[in-house]
Amino acid sequence: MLTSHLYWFLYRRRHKFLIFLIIIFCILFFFYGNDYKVSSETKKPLDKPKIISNKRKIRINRETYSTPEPCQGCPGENGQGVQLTAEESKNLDVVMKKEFFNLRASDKISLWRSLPDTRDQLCKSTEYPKDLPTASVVIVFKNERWSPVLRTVYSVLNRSPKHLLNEVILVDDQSDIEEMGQRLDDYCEEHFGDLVRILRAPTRLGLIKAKNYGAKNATGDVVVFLDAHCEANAGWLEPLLLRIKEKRSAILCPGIDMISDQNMAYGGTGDGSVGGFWWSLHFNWVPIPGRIRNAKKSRIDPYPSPTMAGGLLAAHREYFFEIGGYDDDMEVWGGENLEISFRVWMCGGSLEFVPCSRVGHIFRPGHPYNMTGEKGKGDVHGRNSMRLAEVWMDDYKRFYYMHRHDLKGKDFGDVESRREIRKRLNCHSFKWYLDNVFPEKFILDENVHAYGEVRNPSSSLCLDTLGRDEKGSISLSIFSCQNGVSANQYFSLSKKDQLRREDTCAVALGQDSDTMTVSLSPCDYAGSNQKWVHEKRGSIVHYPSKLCLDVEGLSNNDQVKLRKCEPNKLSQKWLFEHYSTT
Ligand code: LR7
Ligand code: MN
Repeated sequence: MLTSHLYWFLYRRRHKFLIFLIIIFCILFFFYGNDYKVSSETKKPLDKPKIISNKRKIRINRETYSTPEPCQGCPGENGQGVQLTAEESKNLDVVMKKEFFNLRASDKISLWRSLPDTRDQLCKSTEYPKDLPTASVVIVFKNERWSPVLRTVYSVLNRSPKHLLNEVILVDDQSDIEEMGQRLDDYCEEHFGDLVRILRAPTRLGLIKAKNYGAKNATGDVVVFLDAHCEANAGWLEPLLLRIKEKRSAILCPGIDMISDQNMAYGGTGDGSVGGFWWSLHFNWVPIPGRIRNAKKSRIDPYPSPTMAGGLLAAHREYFFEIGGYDDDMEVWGGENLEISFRVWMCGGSLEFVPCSRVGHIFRPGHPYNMTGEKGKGDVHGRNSMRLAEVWMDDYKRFYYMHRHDLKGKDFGDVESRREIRKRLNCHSFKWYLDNVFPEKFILDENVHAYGEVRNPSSSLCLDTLGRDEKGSISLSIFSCQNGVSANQYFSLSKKDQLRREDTCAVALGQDSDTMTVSLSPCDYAGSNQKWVHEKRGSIVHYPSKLCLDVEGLSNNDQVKLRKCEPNKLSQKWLFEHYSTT
């Protein structure tokens, strides 16, 4: 009875009802039908206010694009960090463990956000010529998430002069994230047209081969690589292109700003450093050497750096391949940054930092993808570094194997084609690189009185770092001697009379005039406190205090002591593994 009435009612007013349905549909579509309607993290629809990017549909195409207005009052604008509500912070640790950055904070920020301009004032007033080489930006990604990837893309498109940007190439290295498949294709097609191209890797390439793959498909004069969680800042592209126009063989890195993994705050970092390396073939930052600082004509000039971090760089595309691109037999992650650094310097080019170009990067404490390669298994960095040491480092590879005794004699694949590059380009030796490009680098067994294990023969205890992270200050300790196989027990007594490691020098600590402890601190900062005197099989005397290194009463893992010198005391006798004759 009731249903037949209802049917009759609807039948008579079917037109009005249809219009009513259409209106409801339009309203729903307006609120939920936009691009960014689901959280990339949960795949569940989110309450509308949480996704700011919903409201903003930015279409960019080659002819018409211009920088959109910032999203007024939206989270994260002007590079601010994002505060999550208690509700949004629930189980955040699960997200952090998986992604290694705060995806929820990122998802709250507009895909296009304003940033503080972190350039030097001088950069802002520099005029760049119109006719610069064109660029292709190559961004490789494996299991990266929607909002940081698209924010990278938008930042590039909106902050690059359109006549200089040929394209953005996204190389998907077989990501397992659903939203980065068809949905990304559709989104890019709709919003960017042919400005953004997506290449799907046929197999898992690893970032090194993926970068080669992207660059081979690029059409610009210059290839610019970025990680998939960056934000290019104001005027970032022109200074890179200008320098390549001046010098085709310069490989250039922008200044790298920090995007916080905790709350996505964007912060400038200044230009106090250049790239260095540890002999274990990991990258590090070192203070700009005085010779480089003094050679700068202006504080915004590009300046040389011995190495680069790896992810963010611009190179003339043809030149990049002339000097060998990246090593296509390196797997997944690691080593390629030092390899290209040594190579470009040794083969006649240069590596330079460009202070006027600023790009932010999210520094993550881990990787959202597996680090296992087919050949390097769980140690891809180890195998990749072996390849670079074998091709580029000549005898100095001994220091790498000192850190990695376990790799001696292990298979590192075929490096013939890489060695041929070195021959074809008639490249310099690694010694030339150390002497000319990085004379500050301490060479553990050159210009030293003695080096190697430092043993107290009566106890068979040796000086040891205990494997502590040597970036800051650590205590100088002792441990049973490992007969020269532990890099933690390798010390040098330099011709400057420093008792030292690669970057740190032994200094005495404490007020007591009879006993002091010893720590390893950055070299040169403490002046004469770093001076030590030693004779073979004799004492090691801390020169300013006239106290002697002593192991009396100490055992494994203790910090070594300085005590009053006693000429015949066995616990004060020391023997280095090697003494130099020169
Ligand atoms: O198998 C993979 N396939 C990929 O496509 C593994 C990674 N990738 C992608 C990944 O999604 C990302 O977009 O490659 C890019 C770099 O990987 P990250 O971001 O996990 O690397 P990272 O930032 O920890 O590593 C730095 O060192 C690497 C060594 O191989 C690369 O050179 C990275 O590009 C490099 N990143 C930077 O230098 C950014 C600035 C850091 C500073 C200072
Ligand atoms: Mn990265």
